[in-house]
Amino acid sequence: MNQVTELPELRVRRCGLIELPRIVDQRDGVLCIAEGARNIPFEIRRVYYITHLENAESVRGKHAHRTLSQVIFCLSGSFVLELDDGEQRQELWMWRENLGVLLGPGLWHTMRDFSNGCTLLVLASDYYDEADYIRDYDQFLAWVKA
Ligand code: T46
Repeated sequence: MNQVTELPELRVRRCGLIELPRIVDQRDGVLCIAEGARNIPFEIRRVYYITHLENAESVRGKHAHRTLSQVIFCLSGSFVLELDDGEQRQELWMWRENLGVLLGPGLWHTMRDFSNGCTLLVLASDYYDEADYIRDYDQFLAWVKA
């Protein structure tokens, strides 16, 4: 299969693309490098990953953060990342292990259409804090318009 490697164009605000260096070692695999406050635009305080996504009906996310910044990667398989800044919406097909999407504060994001065995990696600028989440969409719209 021919893989399209052009970077997608982002129409949504408060997000970005981060392409990690990718070192191909022939049959010995591929090495990708993320460094806090270097190619990741914040010091990394938390790393989490999501595995065992066996259900094509699964939906994760459906929230925004008030202050947290994150970069999300698809390490294997693929999924659809939906971004919504309160005005514009955009869907990105995530499948490149070295192409992260920066999720800035005030960005509603949803992950779905996971392929079998899909693995997500997230680098976050801060520790887990439920108070930082906006989980209600109407509250999110009111918050971004305030
Ligand atoms: C995000 C997207 C991309 C913790 O206790 N600590 C943690 O660090 C995380 C990430 C989650 N949790 C608990 C909180 C919930 O009871 O795990 C449960 C599931 O979390 P959540 O519903 O937020 O999971 P996702 O996959 O919808 O969202 C996650 C991140 O939480 C979120 O910050 O932006 O991935």
